Amino acid sequence: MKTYESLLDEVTAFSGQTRTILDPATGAIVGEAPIHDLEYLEQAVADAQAAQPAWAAMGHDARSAALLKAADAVERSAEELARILSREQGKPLNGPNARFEVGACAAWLRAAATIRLEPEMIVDDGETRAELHYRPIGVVGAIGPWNWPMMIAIWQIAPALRMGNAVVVKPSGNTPLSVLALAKVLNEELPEGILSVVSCGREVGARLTDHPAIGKIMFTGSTAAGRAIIKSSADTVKRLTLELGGNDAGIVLPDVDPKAIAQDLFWGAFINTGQTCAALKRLYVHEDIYDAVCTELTTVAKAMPMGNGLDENNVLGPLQNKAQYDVVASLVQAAKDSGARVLLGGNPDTTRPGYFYPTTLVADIDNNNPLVTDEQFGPALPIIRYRTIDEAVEKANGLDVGLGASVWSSNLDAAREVAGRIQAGTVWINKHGAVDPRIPFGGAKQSGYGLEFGVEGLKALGVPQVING
Ligand code: TXE
Repeated sequence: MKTYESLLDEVTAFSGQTRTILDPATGAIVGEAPIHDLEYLEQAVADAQAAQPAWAAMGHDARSAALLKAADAVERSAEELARILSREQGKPLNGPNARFEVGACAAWLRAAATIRLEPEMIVDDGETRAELHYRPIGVVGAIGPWNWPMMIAIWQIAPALRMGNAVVVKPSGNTPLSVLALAKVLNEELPEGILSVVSCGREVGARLTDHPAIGKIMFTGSTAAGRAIIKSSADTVKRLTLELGGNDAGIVLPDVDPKAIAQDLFWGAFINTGQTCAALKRLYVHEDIYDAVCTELTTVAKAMPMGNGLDENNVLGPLQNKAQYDVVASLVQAAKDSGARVLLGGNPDTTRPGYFYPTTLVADIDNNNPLVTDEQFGPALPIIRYRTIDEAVEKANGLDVGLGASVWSSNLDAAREVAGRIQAGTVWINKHGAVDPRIPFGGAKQSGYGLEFGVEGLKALGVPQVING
């Protein structure tokens, strides 16, 4: 049975160079993360190549059984994993945060294990018989961010393993301990070499993207890094799934009850203290109910405690790192400088340790303000007034990203009609960001391409092969 200390000891035991990981809530030391070098990465890829054929040969049923056992292992160590995640990432244990994230890891593993993917009969007319199968790719590289480090790693790992691939994971340098700990737990149930983590800097990690032995890169992160990966993977023509940044719009139609939707609007925007790819980042509200929505949202937001993640009362935490804190602070400053009206927050408290930025709501803001046009990725929501649906849709579609979006209305038909006009990979109705392991998820425009989750997500981790005859 692992304890918090023993799990942390296992992942920090390394004789080479290390990097000190600090708790973003307190500045205290969490542990020393290994800095793996290029040689380590090459060995991980070679081990993956060596182990993959036997894993593929086990077949779907045996691999699914191993993934179900891996889900059990995550549940056995859930509290220890949640504590490491909370200390390294900053997110509270409670609320839709660290414990929720570890629970999602088990849920996504189970879904990847149990979703059925049958060969498809494409033509069978007596003359021609053509069947579509999905074969393993080989070795998959998984590159992830720091906001949901465990859950996003599982989104990449689980379908890749299910489809018969081996995986080499490169976590964000900001949150390597969480991913190393998760892999330690998963590896209690997986054959050696099938899953490894290379805790390295960006330059060493970039080797995955042009490595001839890697057949596919699963990437979640910024659009800029996504572009770099497209370029560096070109020579080896890698398959790519790219889940890049977003700046999700929410459109509130005039027929809603502001009080009834305020809590869901809040969590749509502020889940993980706003550090979520598909969070609501621009809220468009019809002028008839604008003031009421602002008032109700402020009431809900005021009641949400922010602080150290290990304190069971908190549901909001710090920004994970100083760079992100500075982004949020400068975008809110730009909004204030423009004369926008701050409903809540807006003044960073510099007296406490940690990268805490107060929950901030900004009203009467111009649609061209940087707090609206740039991805804030933090606890600051701009609320924009609109008059007509056409105007709201045009503004929602006005950016070159389109990951998620939402429409809020008591009339589902009207909401669906508006949803169909929005350029985004997912449009939720009366909720925002509710991902589900059964339902495909991916971006439109420069939010990336390729689908994750569900049967489409499994297909994306296989090579389609037609057997004709
Ligand atoms: O992401 P990066 P960062 C956004 C968010 C945030 C910004 C920067 O707006 O402010 O991105 O965050 C690796 N080849 N999102 O710096 O740079 C890198 O080491 C290979 C949105 O964390 O995209 C890390 O492991 N790998 C996002 C991972 O890519 C490369 C979540 C992400 O780094 C690489 C997080 C390269 N050329 C941040 N360049 C979302 N959609 O959820 C970087 N990496």
